Amino acid sequence: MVEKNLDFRSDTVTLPTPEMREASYRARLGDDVYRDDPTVNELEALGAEMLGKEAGLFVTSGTQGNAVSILAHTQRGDEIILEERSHIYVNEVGGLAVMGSLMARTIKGEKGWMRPDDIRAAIRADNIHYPRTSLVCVENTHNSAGGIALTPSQMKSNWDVAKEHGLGLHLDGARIFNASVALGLDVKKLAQYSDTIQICLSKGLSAPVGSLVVGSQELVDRARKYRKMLGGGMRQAGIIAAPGIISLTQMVDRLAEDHRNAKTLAKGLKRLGIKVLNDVQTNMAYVDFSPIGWTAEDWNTACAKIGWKSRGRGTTTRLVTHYGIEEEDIESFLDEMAKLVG
Ligand code: TLP
Repeated sequence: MVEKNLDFRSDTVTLPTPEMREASYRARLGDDVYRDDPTVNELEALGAEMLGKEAGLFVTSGTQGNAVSILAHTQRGDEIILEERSHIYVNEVGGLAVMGSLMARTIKGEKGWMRPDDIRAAIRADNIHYPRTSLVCVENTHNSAGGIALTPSQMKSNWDVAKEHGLGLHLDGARIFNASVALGLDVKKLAQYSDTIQICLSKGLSAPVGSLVVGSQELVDRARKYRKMLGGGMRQAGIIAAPGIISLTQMVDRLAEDHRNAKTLAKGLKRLGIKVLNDVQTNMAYVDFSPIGWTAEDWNTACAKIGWKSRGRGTTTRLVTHYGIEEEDIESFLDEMAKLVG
C-alpha cells in the first residue's frame, strides 16, 4: 500500500517507503568522515557505477551537491556559464558568488537547452582584462522550462563546446533519472556528457534526505573536501544513506508512472479550460488558470477543499506528480475539480 501524499507543490514532499524506513533501521553504520560507514560507501559506489563515473559522494541536498561540484571545478574570480532559469542561478541563494567568488554568465535556453553557438560566444577570450571561464552548468531535466528532458545529442552539443575550450561541465541532474526514463535510455547515455553530476535522491526517488555527486576520483575528492568545509561531513550517515540505495535500486522505473500521471493531469485540466504552459514530458505541468477567470487564491482554495496541496502564484502554478499520487488520485482530482470549475 502506497501512503497517500496528495500534494502537487513538488516531488521534494515525497515520503520514504516502508522499505526505506526498514533499511534505515537496519543500516550498518560507522563514522563517514573516516570513510568507515559501509552504507554510505555502498551508496556512493552504486551511484558512481550507475552513472558510469569513477567515484561518488553523498551530500545533504541538491544545493550542497551543486555547490561542492562547482567549487571543485573553479577558482575564485572565474566566470561560469549557466542557463538563465537554471536552479543553480535562480534558486541556490547566490551560493556561487558567496562561496566561490564566481561570476555567472547566463544564456537564454530553448526549452532549457543552451545553443552551442551561444555558449561559444559567452566563453571569455584569453585577455588580461577578463575573468577566466572555467565551467558550463547544464540542468536535466530542466525544472523551470517544464521538466524538459534534454536528449543525449543536446547534452553532447554542450559538452563538445566545453571540451573544445578546455572547460569543465557540471550537470545539475537533480532529476536525471526522470530524463532517462522519459527518453527510454540508460542514464549513462546522458551522464557521459558531464564531468560531475548532482543527483537528488529525495525528489521523485523518495528518499527522505540527500543527493549524490559523481565524477572522476580527482573532482570527487575535491568536492569531498569542500563538503567538509561547508559542514557536510556527516558521521553515522548510513542511517540516511540506506534509503538512497533503495531509491537507486527500486524507485527509478516507477518514475514512468509519475510521467503518465502528469500527462493525464494536464490533458484533464485542458479539458476544463485551464491552459497548460509546458510540453509535459516528465512529472511537471505548468498551468495558467486565467482562461477560467481564477486567481492563484481561487485555485489554492479549490485544491484545499478537495484535499490537495497546491501553491499558485499570480494566475499560474507548477503541478508535480510523484510517489504517493496514483492514477486513481489524478482521476478523482479531475472529477472533483470539474465540479468546482463548473
Ligand atoms: N528544487 C525545488 C525547489 O528548490 C524549487 C523544487 O521544488 O523543484 N536542482 C534542481 C533542478 C532542483 O529542482 C532543486 C530543488 C535543486 C537542484 C536543489 O535541491 P535541494 O532542494 O535538495 O537543495
